[in-house]
Amino acid sequence: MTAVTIPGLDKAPTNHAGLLSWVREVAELTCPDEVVWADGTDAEWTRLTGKLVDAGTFVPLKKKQNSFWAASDPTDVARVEERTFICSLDEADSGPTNNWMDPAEMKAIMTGLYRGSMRGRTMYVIPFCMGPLDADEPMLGVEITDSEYVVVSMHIMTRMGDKALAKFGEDAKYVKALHSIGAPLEDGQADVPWPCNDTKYITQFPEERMIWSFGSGYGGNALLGKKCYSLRIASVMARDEGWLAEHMLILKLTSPEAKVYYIAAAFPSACGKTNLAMLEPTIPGWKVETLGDDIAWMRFGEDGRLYAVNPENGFFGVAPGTDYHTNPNAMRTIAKGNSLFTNVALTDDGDVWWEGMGEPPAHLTSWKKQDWTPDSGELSSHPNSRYCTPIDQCDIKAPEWDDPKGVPISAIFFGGRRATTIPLVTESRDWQHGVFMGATLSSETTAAATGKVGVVRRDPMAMLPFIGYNAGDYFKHWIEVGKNADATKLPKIFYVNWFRRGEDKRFLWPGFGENSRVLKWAIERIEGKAAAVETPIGHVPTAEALDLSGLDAATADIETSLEVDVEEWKAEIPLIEEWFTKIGDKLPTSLRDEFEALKQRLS
Ligand code: SAT
Ligand code: MN
Repeated sequence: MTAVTIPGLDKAPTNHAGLLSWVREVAELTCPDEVVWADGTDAEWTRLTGKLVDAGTFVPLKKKQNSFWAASDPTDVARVEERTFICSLDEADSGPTNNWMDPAEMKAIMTGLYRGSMRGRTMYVIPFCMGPLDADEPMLGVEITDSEYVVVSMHIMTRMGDKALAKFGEDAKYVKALHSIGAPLEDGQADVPWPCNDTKYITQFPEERMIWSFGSGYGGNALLGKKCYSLRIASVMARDEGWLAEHMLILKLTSPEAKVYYIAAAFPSACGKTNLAMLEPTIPGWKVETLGDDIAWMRFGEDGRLYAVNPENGFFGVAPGTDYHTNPNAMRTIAKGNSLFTNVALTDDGDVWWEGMGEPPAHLTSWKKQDWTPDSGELSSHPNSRYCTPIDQCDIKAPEWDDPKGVPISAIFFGGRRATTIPLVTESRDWQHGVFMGATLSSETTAAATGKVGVVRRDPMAMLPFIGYNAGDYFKHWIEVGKNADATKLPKIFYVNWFRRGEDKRFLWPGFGENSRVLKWAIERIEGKAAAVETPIGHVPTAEALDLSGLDAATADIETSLEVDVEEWKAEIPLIEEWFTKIGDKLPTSLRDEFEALKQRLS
């Protein structure tokens, strides 16, 4: 058989035999015009952003240096959960919360889709590393993609290019991540600004540590280092190796006495993780610094404590609602430039705008690329529009954010968006009870995924769309992590809800910077200093136990936000029952025990 010649295929900057043969195999299948190895240099950024401007995908922003505006195809705007598959060898390892298909069957379908899918385009090979490059065992991956938008986004979101490739020893293990937008160009066919395909698949092959994505160019569907690798595949690695890969922000909290605490917090997509990660405390003397806003990998250190690392290198934050009041640190970070904005509105003077920024300008170009005025009667920006910006230029990044050792976690917060039932904050009785809280976490759906917004669904550990294996086994893993650890060194687990509403539907808790008051209470609980009431659902503060000094909110509202309403909780019981029934046989008995104990305490 004669090898096909594709320009660039022989220009590989590595001798890694496995990688070379995989790249050749993919190129021969997808038939690109050319193969380019991404090097991660500024020159590459300039070349590719220029190419994207020429293609009409990017508009350079006059008001933000080295930054670009993009509008996606209106059908390609969020993660596609119903098209996301965990193709484990055994269906039982995928479990009740994931879509499953036999891996051989899926490979046959997707191989058909990939055949010739890069025709007329460039195939980029992106070596990347999730987490610090100088880790003992750097967590490597290679994404093959036919999207320049993906390459430049990976420049921000990951450590990539030559510096990652340098970590590929002869038998280095890495995650294979194949991505095609699925929009081949025939000779002479004109391109569109956001090529994609109506048929979409986001597939994980957990045993092979492999990802195949087809048809979408947006967010977590296409930036495969993010949810696909760092959560779905990494959660399987973590199960096998005794650690945790979680959908959590990491923040550093310093008290007025200069004591340092690290907190990890899990919330579903678009529930304010980035805002909490960059919070500006309203209580004097407290300081927050950021280590990550979306994903935490937590491993036990030699001292028996749980240490967290953020695998990412950038923030991919929800734009609408972000402004100098809600998240000044995010605004300052993007103001420095070097950022990408997708599906927000473009101002006439070459800046970005979105809902939540205050008074709208008289005229904008909407994310649909239409003229927009305040009277248009529709949103200028898609609710899941995003900014993509480097962590390194965030003023309040903790200096240790890139430390391969990670940071020791004192508290884990689980949170959801619930109008009723769930108090502002509840401390779990112990680790197992905390796992029960996480396993039964619920939230109203948001725009981060396609589908109906505002429906309450169970979202265990905020990981529902991201658990790479059976959810029952995932709960068992969480329980075992606690059993194998020194209980005195484990983080304490809290359940928060910033989104509880009063009878007239207004929010009871002001949120944002005021959430520092809840962080302070949690830390004081850890220090054994703050009071709490033992309730059927866990330890809840009274309004007096929270530091409310200088808070401009009605005490009655705060009290209502803290209420444990037994009737509301009794209504929650059948919902938890339904959820546990769905989990089925693999539900750990310890969680069933926790549930029975909760019912007892409520009766
Ligand atoms: O599109 S992403 O999955 O990267 C963002 C999110 O849903 O949190
Ligand atoms: Mn997320």
